[in-house]
Amino acid sequence: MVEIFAEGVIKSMDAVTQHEFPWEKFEQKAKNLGFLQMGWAELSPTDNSGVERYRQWLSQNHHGEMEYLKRHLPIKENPELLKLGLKSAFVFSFPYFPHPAPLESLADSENPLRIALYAQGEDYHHWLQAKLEDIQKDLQLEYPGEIFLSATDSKPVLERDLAHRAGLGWFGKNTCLIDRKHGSLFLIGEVLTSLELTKKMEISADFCGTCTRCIDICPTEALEEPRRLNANKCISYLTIESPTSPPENLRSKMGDWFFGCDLCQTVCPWNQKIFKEKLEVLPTRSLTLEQKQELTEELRLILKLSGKQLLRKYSGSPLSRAGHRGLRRNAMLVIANQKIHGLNTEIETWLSDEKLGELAKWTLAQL
Ligand code: B12
Ligand code: SF4
Ligand code: SF4
Repeated sequence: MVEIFAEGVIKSMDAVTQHEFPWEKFEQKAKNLGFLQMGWAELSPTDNSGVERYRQWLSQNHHGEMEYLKRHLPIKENPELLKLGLKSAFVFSFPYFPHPAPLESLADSENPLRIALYAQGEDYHHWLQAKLEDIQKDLQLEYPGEIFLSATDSKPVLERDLAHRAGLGWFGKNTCLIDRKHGSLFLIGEVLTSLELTKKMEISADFCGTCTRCIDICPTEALEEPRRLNANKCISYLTIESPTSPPENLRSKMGDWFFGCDLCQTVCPWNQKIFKEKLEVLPTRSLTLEQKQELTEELRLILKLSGKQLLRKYSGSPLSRAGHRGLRRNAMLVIANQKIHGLNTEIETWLSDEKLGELAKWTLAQL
């Protein structure tokens, strides 16, 4: 059988079904690269309840304006549509606290802005992808006739669902995948393959018990039920993915988060146990006079730099994903919620902006 890759490469697919995969060798390789865990999962399991839950989530419009998630539904339902002959995924977890590729300028110790932990360094779509490609290369050498394709948040697959079925953790009530030994401050990556594997993975039990700390702390009540997050209300969505300004009723609840949010994870006892007192759980930080001054100057810069300069400042980090308008939007929300005075002139320059004008007016009214 011959299959054609999306890129146009032709690959022979006289499938070699592999039953004796050298797990120890590859687990060691993954460990040497810094991965926490490695497992595997079928791409089209008989029980596809993960996709069913995803379908329901979309139908409730909990994806906000992330339209690509809707477009990906047919492939998530039926990976055969990728036409690559992919059958399984090797799934990996990689910790982001402490950050493995830190950018000093974004670290809490250096930067007065409140930035989610995963974003305080280089973009994982680059550094994690490179590590996955390293494993992909070795897999390809081991099985020259098979297909391997590495990805992290870049292919239409349900990564938490895959990781759960690969035995890497349980779905916490905050929707994050959690492992008893490693907590939840890890990213998920995979190498998709035409190999069909047989090793039985041990699915993690649910260790949330009666705890509801994540639901209780969420300032915007985005966790509407255990394991159901409405992205329209999530600070992470509102400061990273959303192309617009948040609805007025949520703005003052967003605290001082400039990019992303970690509260429902930092409050989690499974992370608290591992990282002890290092995790911050305040919805809004209280600042010394000096910290407030530093924050004011950083926010001034964000409102004053040109779009190009601003994107250059954050190039290579996840912050560039918000775009320059998104970053200015986030700056105004922080100004309003931390009651930062002395930036009125900078805010006024945005009053006539088509996208930011209304928020600029609201921000001035809060001060
Ligand atoms: C869209 C998206 C977001 C959205 C929506 C998040 C959400 N919870 O749905 C927003 C922008 C809000 C977001 C925020 C964050 N994200 Co995000 N995001 C994604 C993305 C691209 C898709 C997720 C998705 O499909 N959501 C839709 C829901 C329905 O699916 P789900 O979250 O996977 O939920 C499954 C379970 O909850 C499960 N489920 C629900 N109920 C039940 C009940 C039972 C019994 C069972 C068994 C299962 C179950 O079924 C669902 C479907 O399979 C993935 C990457 C990917 N390609 O998968 C990253 C991803 C989920 N994000 C990630 C991260 C790190 C974050 C943030 C921590 C970043 C930050 N600090 O700001 C926050 C965490 C917020 C949170 N509490 O989820 C990681 C998560 C790693 C982990 N340990 O879980 C991922 C996997 C990216 C990666 N490659 O590592 N994200
Ligand atoms: S990331 Fe923040 S806003 Fe989003 S669900 Fe968790 S606590 Fe709520
Ligand atoms: S805070 Fe509690 S309920 Fe939420 S994910 Fe952690 S253990 Fe589960």
